[in-house]
Amino acid sequence: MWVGVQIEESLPSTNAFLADRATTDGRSGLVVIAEYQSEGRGRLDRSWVSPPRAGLTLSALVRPYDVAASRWPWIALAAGLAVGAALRHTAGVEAVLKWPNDVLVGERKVAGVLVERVESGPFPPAAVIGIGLNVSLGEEELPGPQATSLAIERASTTDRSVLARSMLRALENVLGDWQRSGGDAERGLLAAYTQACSTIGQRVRVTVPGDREFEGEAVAVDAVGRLVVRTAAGQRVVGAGDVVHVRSLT
Ligand code: BT5
Repeated sequence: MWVGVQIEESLPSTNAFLADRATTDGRSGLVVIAEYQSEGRGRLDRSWVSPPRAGLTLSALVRPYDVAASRWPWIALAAGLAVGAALRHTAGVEAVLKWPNDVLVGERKVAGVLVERVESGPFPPAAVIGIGLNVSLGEEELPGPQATSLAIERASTTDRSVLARSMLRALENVLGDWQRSGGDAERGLLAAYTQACSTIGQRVRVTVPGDREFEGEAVAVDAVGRLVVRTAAGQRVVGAGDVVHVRSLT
């Protein structure tokens, strides 16, 4: 699936780099890793910050042209699932997912995922999958107490090459299966995601676009990757938004 891994000393953003590259190189499977990002991007115009060489900031470009665009939101959830699996297998860290795709240890964020769809000129549309993973950052290097790193969590490895290979292998497995199923998450991905997602079963506060907020119990993820929340006023389905785990109900 991957056609080569390019390593750069410094980039504004690995996602921006591949989004740009997508218009001149029609291949699927490009991967870039930056030792440092000066303008790392999060979702909704937020940023991802990490000191040089202390984390893994990686983007991978795929062109799943045989999967309907309506199913592409699953790419982001699949990527979170792959990162969590790689951390469990390779670093021995019990990582779970906060919907949609934050990777947590306990309640602290160790990795974030940003997937962007790119209309790439003469070529089929692409999805750029960006992953930021905190590897060797100490407490004082983290952006806040809600974040953590593999070193803090006493991972069995903090070797970034080993971790990068493991994440790419996991991504290839999860995305490959999803693509072979025609993007139908109900043929495996939804069940695997549900199992790894610690949001389900929790009391959550959800902020949806427009800064509106509500609370309820997260009960499921549906076939198109949306979070289903039971509230006092009935069931709500969230396609895009931010979730805070208020407290575990179990
Ligand atoms: C994300 O956004 O978590 C997606 C982050 C994706 C970063 C990768 S790095 C490679 C690729 N190239 C890019 O330019 N981006 C991708 P979001 O859910 O919006 O979370 C952003 C929020 O996480 C920020 O507002 C901070 O509160 C927090 N944050 C920033 N840096 C962090 C870090 N190193 N560890 C934990 N939390 C962080």
